[in-house]
Parts: sequence; structure tokens; C-alpha cells
Amino acid sequence: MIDRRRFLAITAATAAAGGLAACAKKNPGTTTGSDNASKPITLGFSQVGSESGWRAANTQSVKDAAKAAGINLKFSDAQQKQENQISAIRSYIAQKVDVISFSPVVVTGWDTVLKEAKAAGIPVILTDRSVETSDPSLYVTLVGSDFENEGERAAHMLEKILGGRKSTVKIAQLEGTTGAAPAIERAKGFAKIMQASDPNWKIIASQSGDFTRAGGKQVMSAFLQAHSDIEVLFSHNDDMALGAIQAIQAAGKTPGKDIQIVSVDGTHDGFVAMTKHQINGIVECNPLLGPQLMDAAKTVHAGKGSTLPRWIKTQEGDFMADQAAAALPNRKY
Ligand code: GYE
Repeated sequence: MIDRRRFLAITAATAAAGGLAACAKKNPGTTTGSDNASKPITLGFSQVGSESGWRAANTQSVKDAAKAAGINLKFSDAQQKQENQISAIRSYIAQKVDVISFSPVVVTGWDTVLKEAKAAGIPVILTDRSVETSDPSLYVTLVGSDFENEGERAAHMLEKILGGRKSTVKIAQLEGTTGAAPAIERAKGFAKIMQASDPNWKIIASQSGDFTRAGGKQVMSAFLQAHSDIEVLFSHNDDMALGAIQAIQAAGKTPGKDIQIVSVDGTHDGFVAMTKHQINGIVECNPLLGPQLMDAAKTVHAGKGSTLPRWIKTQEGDFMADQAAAALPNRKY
């Protein structure tokens, strides 16, 4: 995760460079800096759902950080449905909250509701996942990870695990929710490294398991029925990898050995599976975004949204199975 000093340095650098357009600057209802700064902020937050261990930790982080920051949080869980997120955002607009934040389940289809928020003078901060929009003024900043980089790191991790093996490597991929930024970008980053440096790697099966354990188990067992020769699994998150482990065992194979597994997140349960060498490596994706989100909400509410960078990036590490036991006691999610 970005530390506060680096966050301030980025903020200062962006301000010095002239800053970036932000809703707060353009919307009179949200800009009276010093007046707003002293009032308690009401933040309307629309969470994606409760699909994974990552998500549970992210929800807890947002709730804890709001409390610690004295921010009045209105929270809703969209159960992985875009229409629920759009209704929640509309209800926050109707309630005239000070700031809206959401973690968009998919990347497209947000312009209409974001324009409604802008017209109401309510600034929007994206958290965790990005959107595709032709109008960058529709949100102030994104607080979250670089998913394409995570996909690239997963491929590099697999290079290490395979130790320079040159023969064909048959890979199955469990994708996240179709249309979601982490699913699109993790696949892209992985494919990029694979095509550039590993022509012998072949993705022989790839399908969405919706970021859930049940989805990972079901899709992996279908993969195993169709392809008895899968050697590697790249899972877009730990929960799907944990479901896949059950499917691999049910097929009479040993996860981590007969089928080597790389996943993303670094949840507690993912680390436990790594200590058992069922998962060979995990690319960390840090869900503890609450404190950075609250800092950004305060900055925006104080009328200083234009000083924020467009993307407040999360910093994370990579872990191999032989590091898991030592790292496990220090994991925070
Ligand atoms: O990797 C997955 C969750 O958007 C980064 O969503 C997040 C992803 C995370 O369901 O476990």
C-alpha cells in the first residue's frame, strides 16, 4: 500500500504540475473549501458484493477507516449486480451525500449515473476497480491496484516456478467476473508476458469463475473433464484457486504438484494453501484501501480534489510457497 509520505509527495507533485480536472472544482455545491472542511462528511459507498475473502477484507477496511476518520458512511452491497450499484448511487444522490464512492462491478455502462452525480454537484471517487468513460471529469480519482501489472507479475512468477522449462506448458485460466477491470487486465498482463517471452506456454482453457470459490470449483472440474493434460492453473483470485484445489483433488490429482497454481490476492486462506504447497505462488493485491479512500474523500470535500492524482496506486508484493509460513503470521487480511 502507498504510504502517507508517498501519497503526500504525489499530491504535491501533481499540484505543482498544475493538477487535474476534478468534479469538485467545477461543482459549486462541493467546493467551499474551509466551510466544508470542518463539517462531518457523509460518504455513500456502493460495494461490489461479498464474493471473496478479498472483498470481505476490503469492506471491513472501508468501515473501520470511516469510523476512525469520523466520516458518516452509508454502505450498500450490490451482490455483484450493476443495476444494484446504479440504484445505490441514485439513492445516494437523492440523499444528497457529500461524496460518492463505488467499486464498479464491470468497466462499462456508468456514464449516465455518473452524469447524474455530476449534475447534482456530488464528486465521485472510484475505489478498487476502474471504469471506461469518454468523460474523465465524471470521477475525481481511482484508489486501487494496477491489475495489468499483477497479471504480468503472475507470469513472471510462473517463469520462476517452471525454472526455465522449454517444452510446451499447458495452462488453464480461471478468469474473474466477466467485464470487470481485474479480470480484463490480469488476463491482459499475463498474456503480454507470455507472448513476449514464453512462446511454449499455451492457454488451453479459460473461463470465468466469477471470483468465487464455488465458481472456481465448478469451472475447474469442467476443465479437468475436457483436458486431462492441464499442467498449470492461473487463477485471477485466491478464492477461485481454493475452489479449484477441491476440484483437482476430486479428480485424483495433487494441487501444487500435478497442477501448479499461481493466483492473485494474498488472503489468509490463500496463504494457508501456500503453506501446504497447494498454491505455488501468489501475487498480492491489497484490499485495505479504506484509509486512502477516507483521505481522498476529505481532500475532495475540502474543495481540493484537483490536487489528487488521477490514480492513487496500491503497492504490493509477490510471495512464493517457500515464503508462506514465515509471512502468514504478519498477514493483515
Ligand atoms: O482480486 C477479487 C475480488 O477487484 C481486486 O475482486 C478486486 C478483486 C479481487 O473479488 O478477489
